[in-house]
Amino acid sequence: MNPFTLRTDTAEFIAKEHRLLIGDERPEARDGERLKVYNPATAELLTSVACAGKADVDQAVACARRTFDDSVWSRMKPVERERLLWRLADLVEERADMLAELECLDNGKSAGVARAVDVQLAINFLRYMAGWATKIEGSSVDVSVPFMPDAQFHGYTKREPIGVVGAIVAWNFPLLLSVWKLAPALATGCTVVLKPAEDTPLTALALGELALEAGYPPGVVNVVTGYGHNAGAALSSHPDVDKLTFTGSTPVGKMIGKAAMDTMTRVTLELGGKSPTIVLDDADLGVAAQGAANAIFFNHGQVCCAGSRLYVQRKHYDSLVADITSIAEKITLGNGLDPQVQMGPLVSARQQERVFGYIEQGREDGAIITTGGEKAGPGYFVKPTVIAGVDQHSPLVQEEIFGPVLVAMPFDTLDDVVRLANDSPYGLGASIWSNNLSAVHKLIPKIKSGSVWVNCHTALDPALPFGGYKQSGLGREMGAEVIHHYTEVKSVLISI
Ligand code: TXE
Repeated sequence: MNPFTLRTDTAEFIAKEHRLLIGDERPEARDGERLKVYNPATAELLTSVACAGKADVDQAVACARRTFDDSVWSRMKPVERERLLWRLADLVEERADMLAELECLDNGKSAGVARAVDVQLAINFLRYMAGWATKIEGSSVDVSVPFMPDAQFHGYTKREPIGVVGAIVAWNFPLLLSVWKLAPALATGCTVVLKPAEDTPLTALALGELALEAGYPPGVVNVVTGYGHNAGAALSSHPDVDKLTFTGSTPVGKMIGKAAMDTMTRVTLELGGKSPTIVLDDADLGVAAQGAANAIFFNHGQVCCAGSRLYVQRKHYDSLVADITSIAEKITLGNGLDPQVQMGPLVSARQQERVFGYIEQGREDGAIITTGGEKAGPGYFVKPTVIAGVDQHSPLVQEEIFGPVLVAMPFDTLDDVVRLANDSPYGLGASIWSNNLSAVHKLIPKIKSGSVWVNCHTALDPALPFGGYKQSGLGREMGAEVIHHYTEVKSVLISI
């Protein structure tokens, strides 16, 4: 039983028959399969959605292709695409509380945090990309061709929408990740087949409906709910998809990347991470302790750039670990619908087991668990956990745990911490906590990661590109960079 009263619009949405969204139709999966959706805070069945297979994905891609080629969408003026994105942003804002509650029920995160972070960042990014719709430019190029010495040329480049985009997203920020893919596609004039994660399909379906309500021509946004090995694999190997954009695990990202190369399908991959939080001697220790705790415990550690490895300069190592431990002990765990709750459950029983497996491994290896290290029920909870006494080579330090588990290690010199921070297959984010400008500036260029934060962590803005070095991915989301990933450049040379 859910002891919290849901908003009427949330309850009405949950009660719907959730089917696929293809064009303006809402078909069941061809084979009638359904996918069960659970509330991670209670482990109870929430609802079910259509479970797409290959035939459904084929239908959705065909619809996206027809719509891309159709004159209504392809001839739509940039200013009109801008207006539609603003309209979609306004609708997301109007339904923000409902979307936040849905995210809470589906993913487990606090509804308050979902409203303040997930939904707000989605709105901001839709508006940011709306501005780009009218600013997609090529350049004019002075050209000389050696074997045509007397000719004059007009040379220029133009950017064209890449075509049909297959977007596959993870469950940690279901709405926001969907918007990260959808907004640049819509700004540039692409069409989309969106496949949300099987654990969290609801806000993607809501977003698809809002796109229709905003006035997008049917078929510009299609949503297929289903499993990764089935619907996801069918979408990522579909010959008529021009670009794949994926957020998820590094192993699946590698599979998608390899398959994409068979057909030279364009691909953007936003994958795992094991981001270091680096605290120097001179840091404001109170700020750093709270910052390091937020860096790992925000979204229950289910953040690709979570600050999951803590490196503290030796002088303050013991006291900082003690401070973070005491912050962790004060975090209230519970149902994310409760406004007092700071941390909800993990997304699924599978994720709870996976995270707990790492904690058990640490325990067996003799690591010191300063706090947490336990599951809690009836949902999929793992208590905020801090682990000290681990070796840099331990799987707990090298592998992405993707839960509220911090591993802490001391270091001595700046050179040491550069070596330790970069000793990872990943390179998504890093934060440096210090007031020593020259030390900070020495570290920034040496850290191999797509983002470096100073005295903050996981601070995102639509105008700043986000993505990974090394095995954390390929390409960037957000910022001006993203336009390049959703357009092809065409060189035009006119002999005059
Ligand atoms: O991810 P998957 P999982 C990491 C994190 C987590 C681990 C496992 O460490 O513990 O991955 O999570 C779709 N073809 N991250 O198993 O499987 C799937 O349906 C095409 C980090 O849930 O990668 C979902 O939509 N698609 C990450 C999406 O991929 C496939 C966020 C992600 O699921 C597919 C999530 C296939 N063969 C997990 N198999 C981050 N970067 O933040 C699955 N999918």
